[in-house]
Amino acid sequence: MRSWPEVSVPTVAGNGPRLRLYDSAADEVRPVEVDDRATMYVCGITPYDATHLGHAATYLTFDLVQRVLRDQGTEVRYVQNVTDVDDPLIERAERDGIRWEDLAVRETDLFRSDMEALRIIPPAQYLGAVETIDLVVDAVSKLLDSGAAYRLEDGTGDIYFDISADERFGYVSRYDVPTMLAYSAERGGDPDRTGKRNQLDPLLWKGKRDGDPSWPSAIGEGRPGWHIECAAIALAHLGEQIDIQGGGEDLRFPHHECSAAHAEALTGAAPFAGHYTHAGMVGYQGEKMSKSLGNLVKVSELTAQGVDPMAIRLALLHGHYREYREWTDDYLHVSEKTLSLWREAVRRPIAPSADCMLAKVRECLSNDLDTDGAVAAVTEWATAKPLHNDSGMSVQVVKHAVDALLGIAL
Ligand code: 5CA
Ligand code: ZN
Repeated sequence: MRSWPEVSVPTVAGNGPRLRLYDSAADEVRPVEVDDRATMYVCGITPYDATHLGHAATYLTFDLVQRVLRDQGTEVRYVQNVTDVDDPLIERAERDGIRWEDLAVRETDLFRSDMEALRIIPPAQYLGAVETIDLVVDAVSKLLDSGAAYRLEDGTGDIYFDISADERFGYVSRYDVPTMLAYSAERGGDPDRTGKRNQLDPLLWKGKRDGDPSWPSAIGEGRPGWHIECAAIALAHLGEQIDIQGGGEDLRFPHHECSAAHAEALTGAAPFAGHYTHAGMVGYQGEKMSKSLGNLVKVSELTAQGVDPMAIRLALLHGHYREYREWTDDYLHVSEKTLSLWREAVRRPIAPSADCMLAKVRECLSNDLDTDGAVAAVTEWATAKPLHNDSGMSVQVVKHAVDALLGIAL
């Protein structure tokens, strides 16, 4: 599947400090142990409704991760999927009387243009579930052969993963069993289905049902389960072990736990990811912004109203990425003012030195993405007395640093 256009990232003199990032498996902020190369897999959208600010905040988080890694001299190989066949997408298409394929194409197109407007660095490979069916079939076949997967004996053709095949199961989320059971029921799992070996066993392959999309295959006609899609894509395109597995907090369990378990059962290499990092939820009107609740603020609606995408980006940098953040229009108004302040400051004929600002922005971002600290450092520069006579140089450094590290074009 086509990705969105490349974003130019200027080079800034010197190198930033090594990135330290929260890892849910270690439950601590720790260095990302990479040198000149890193691999990152960030879970993509299920394209049944336009990009809302929650999605945008999550992709922005991993865009910053990539920018900090690049600034420390690390080249990032980045892959993302699109869950372009799944229950919520099929249900929405049915409700709206359109083909699920058309809905997926329409919403993925909108997502791409939103990402482009927000200057999010695109993945090198952007892959839809429907174009990676073969990878999933191959992975499920291997899991069946090794005994890590089993077929339900109810004639449905459904195949499940046996979580006991990965002795580490539970290490990604660190949740206890009651919490895992509750999240499984809430987030697409089926803990109460009869015939499973363990209530937490996730679906790998859904046998053909009437009216449902399906593909003929060596493991029977059907369609992929959710977690195996991401495991199969990441293994095929990034290798047996990756440096960063990213997504929103609601993917911590069951999705990333199960994807890691699938990958580890397939390869024997553990841990699947060096860091499991999750962005907190963005809320609106008191609840998590979600397609199913309908309490959405969409990126495309804001830009259609004439809002500068850079102001949206700056507003989404407000607060810490791991926290629950409640969106209000005030953030946007404050960000519009901040952006004007920064833009005026880089047009000043005399400007203060940029050295201190650059060091502070680097220091803050490499410390588990302290965006508030980084934004404050730029504002401090923009409001400082312009004493320096080397203004052309410092303005250029600020523009490049704000562009390269925060992704904001001034
Ligand atoms: N296709 C799967 C991942 S393989 C999926 O979760 N799709 S999604 O469209 O539901 O979500 C896409 C990404 O946006 C996920 O990382 C999810 O955690 C994140 N996300 C969804 N809602 C919010 C929100 N309100 N705040 C922050 N991130 C969110
Ligand atoms: Zn995923």
